[in-house]
Order: sequence, then structure tokens, then C-alpha cells
Amino acid sequence: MPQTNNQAWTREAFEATLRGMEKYYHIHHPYHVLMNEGKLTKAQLQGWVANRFYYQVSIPLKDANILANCPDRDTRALWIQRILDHDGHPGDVGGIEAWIQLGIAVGLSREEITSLKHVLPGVRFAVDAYVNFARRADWHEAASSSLTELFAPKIHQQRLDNWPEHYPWVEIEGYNYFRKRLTEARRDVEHGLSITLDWYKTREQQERMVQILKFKLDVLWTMADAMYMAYINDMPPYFNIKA
Ligand code: AHQ
Repeated sequence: MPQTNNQAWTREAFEATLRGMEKYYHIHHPYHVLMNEGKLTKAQLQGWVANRFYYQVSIPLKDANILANCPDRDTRALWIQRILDHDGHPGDVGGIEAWIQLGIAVGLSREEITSLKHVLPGVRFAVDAYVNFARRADWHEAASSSLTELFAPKIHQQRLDNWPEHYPWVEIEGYNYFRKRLTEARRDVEHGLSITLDWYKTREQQERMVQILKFKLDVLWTMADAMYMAYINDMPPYFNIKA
């Protein structure tokens, strides 16, 4: 029986549709392609680390907004782990500190990273759009927007595999963050996917989820666009304006 165009996807077809959006993941962005091919200079890699720090420190705010909007205790009891993973807890310095270690490993100072002085406007706006979406969206929609992490283990593994050869000057401590995310991302995706596949029932709701995931893919792609302009094209904001 051919599917009419407003019939809900089966659970499997819905998941396959979401996984099919991998082609828009920022692993395919020219900035990450150059990175993976070992073609970034030290300054271009430092710029990426310094800008991505703003994303990292914003993730706990995003997740705290989801918790604040979520009345379901069992969901909160699982979701809160994401904040602990980033902010740290006894026995784990947390992902934010691990990202600072990555920054130091690529030759930045702690102050340079935490001051956010290198964060580009385009990166800031994209990240803020993500946090603000989580602030005002239904918590299910905000939770499901984290599913770009369906594709994250591959990009973390790529860095672990290729940086030592391409960027031998990066101190080994810097890799802790990527290693940490390999397991954390997989665990997060399991929870995020079950929330998503349970929540969006009608075809219209499922199509809405596809748009939400595309929004989050746009956030990640736009961050890389801003960095490409500034660090690859050497065209940071106002580069052509006489002071
Ligand atoms: O380091 C990353 C991270 O902690 C998260 C949280 C998650 C979310 O809640 O949206 N997404 C995410 C991602 C992280 N790293 C990105 C990368 O390329 O290093 C990938 C990114 C994601 O796929 O959303």
C-alpha cells in the first residue's frame, strides 16, 4: 500500500530520515575538511578551538533551559547528566575544563580562551540562537535538537585518528575532550532518540522535527562559515574598514 503523503512514518522510517540528514553535518564543511586533511595552520586551529569554547560553555545553559521546561522527573534525572558532563562533578573535571586543556594544548593561554576575546560575531549569534531556541521551545523539541550528535562520534574519532599525524605539535592532553565525548555522545543520543521517536507522532510533527534538526545543523554550519571567512579567507568582520 503506497504511503499517502500525510501518513506518519514508521518509527524506523522516521529514524532513517533523521540519520539521512548526516549529509548536512558540519563534518562536511570545508573548514572541517581542511582540518581533517591536515591543511590548517596553527592559528586556524587555535581560532577554531577558541570559538568552539563559546559553544561548549553554552551547552550547559541550553540543557538547563530544557530541565527548567521539563516537568517529567525521570527525564530530568537523565538529562541532568549532560550538565555534569560539561560543568564537572567530583571525579570529573568536566568537558569545559577539558576544552580549556585542548586550548592550552594548541598553544592558547587559559585567559585567552576563557575571555572569549576571539569569539566571532557569527559564532556567537549561531550559538545564542541555539540557547534561545532551547529557552522558549517545548522541551521535547529542544531535546530533539541535540540529535546532531547522531553524527558526532565520527567527527570526534576523526580528530583522535588524524590530528597526531597532521598536527604533531598539539600536546597529547588536548585529546581528552574528544575521547570523553565518544561515550557521552552515544549515551546522549540513545536518550535523545527515544524522546524524539516517542514524541513526534503525526507526519506533520515528524516533518517539524526534520526542520528542527536542520535548524541545529544550520547552527553548526554557520559557526564554521564565520570561522572560514575570518581564518581561511582572512576576512574577519570589518577587515576592509579603515579604523
Ligand atoms: O562537544 C559537543 C557537545 O558537548 C555537544 C552537545 C550536543 C548538544 O546538546 O547539542 N551537541 C554537541 C556537539 C559537540 N561537539 C561537536 C563537534 O563537532 O565537536 C558536535 C556537536 C553536535 O553534533 O551537536
